[in-house]
Amino acid sequence: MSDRASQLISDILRRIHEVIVEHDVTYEEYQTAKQWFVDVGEAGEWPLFGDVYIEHAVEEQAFGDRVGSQGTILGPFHVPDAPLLEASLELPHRPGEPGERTCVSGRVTDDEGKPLANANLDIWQADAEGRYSGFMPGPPEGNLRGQVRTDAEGRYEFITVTPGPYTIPLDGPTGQMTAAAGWSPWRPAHIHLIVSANGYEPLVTQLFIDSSDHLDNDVASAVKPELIVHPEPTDDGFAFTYDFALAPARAPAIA
Ligand code: MBD
Ligand code: FE
Repeated sequence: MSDRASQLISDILRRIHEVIVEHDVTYEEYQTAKQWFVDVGEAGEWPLFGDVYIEHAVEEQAFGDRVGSQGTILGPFHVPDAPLLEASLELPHRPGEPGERTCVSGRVTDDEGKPLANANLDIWQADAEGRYSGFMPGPPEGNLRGQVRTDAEGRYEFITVTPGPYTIPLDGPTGQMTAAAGWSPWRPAHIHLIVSANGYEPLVTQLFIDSSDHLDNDVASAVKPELIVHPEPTDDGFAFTYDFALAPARAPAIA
């Protein structure tokens, strides 16, 4: 076993043991906790639990010092290889997709403002009812997932609908733990993006809709003020702009 693994595992266990001593944890509580671990596995909720309650600390630790735009957590609902959007630049959606039609546009630059041509934006979001395609009943596979590239001036644009807030499943073990702790199970409405370009550190981020509830009480602790956007009404819906500045790649890019 590596020194690193040995140190991390020892420290995690020591801190659990400390909680048991500090709070005089009983056998009954230990058995309840053990059953809860089993339930999380059986419900397939470890990715959800990890990304809701742990990932934000990893993201802050890994990227707290990044230059350019802020990132935030990836979460459990990314699906790779979403289609590159056609000329209409609309994320795939159902006929009559509920929610306000929303145009998102802006530029991708380096951290000094130099436009990045052919940068990729991988976009995914919940529908107006807070459901992610491929993970929840309702939206068909691939709904509201797509990719766009920047033009020669680093500009991008795509059209979507404003997502609704998301609640973690209330009847699953993660939701039950959340209720037992007396916390809100909600995430504010958000659009996920991974912005990437050759030679730059990929930016895993989310844009939060300013009119959404739960902005100051995200169950996943992933809101940053720099990531809140302000859609404005237009002739046929809403629009907002957001510019992304990418940090240089941390490790040399693999050719
Ligand atoms: C989400 O929609 C999400 O983005 C994260 C990070 C965790 C749970 C649900
Ligand atoms: Fe999400």
